[in-house]
This record gives sequence, C-alpha cells and structure tokens, in this order.
Amino acid sequence: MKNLIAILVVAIFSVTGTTVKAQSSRETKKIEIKTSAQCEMCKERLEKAFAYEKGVKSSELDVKTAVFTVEYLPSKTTPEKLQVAVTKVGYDADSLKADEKAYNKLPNCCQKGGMH
Ligand SMILES: [Cu+2]
Repeated sequence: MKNLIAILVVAIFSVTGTTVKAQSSRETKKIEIKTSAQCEMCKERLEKAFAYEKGVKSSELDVKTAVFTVEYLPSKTTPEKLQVAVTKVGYDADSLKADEKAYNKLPNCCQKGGMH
C-alpha cells in the first residue's frame, strides 16, 4: 500500500512538472557553455553566429573565463543543439569537440593555445 502511494505521488509530481513546462513556451532559460574561445574576436564570432541561431534570445561570451552564456527559448531549441552550434563555429563546447573544419578556418590567434 505504501508503495502505491509513493507511485501516485511521483506520478502527480511528474504530471505537474510537465504542465509547468508546457505553459512556459515564451519563457527563456539560460545556460553556460564552457568554450575554447581565446579573445575578443572569438567573442564577436560566437555572438554573431548566435544572433542567427534558432531559439536564441541573447548570448554573451566572457572572454576571461571563455564561458558562453546563452539565453534561449526551451520551446525552440535545446542545450544540446546550442552546444553543437558552438562547435560549428569552431570551438569546444563543454565535453564536445570543435568541428574540425570550422576550427581550421579560425585565425591562428583564435585557435587553442593561440598567441596574443
Ligand atoms: Cu579569437
């Protein structure tokens, strides 16, 4: 009997959770993606690319920490898609490796361990 109650409680909670998510289609979320960006040029490149990325409201790279903060619409995109988008600009995104072609196109100073 106790088990049944526990299952019911879990079921109710997960149902409410889904409803809350469905309601907030206009609400934005923020994620922080650790990138391999090096300098101001990287910042511009990433932020420009993300200005056209689907579901992105705003984005900002902190050059010092290389952390890319992205405000996005969870109804339009996912953190995974955003990470992949970062790799396509040529940078690592958390545990994902940069797209090789895009990375090779970056100026030397923007590649990892680049000199300034
Ligand atoms: Cu750079």
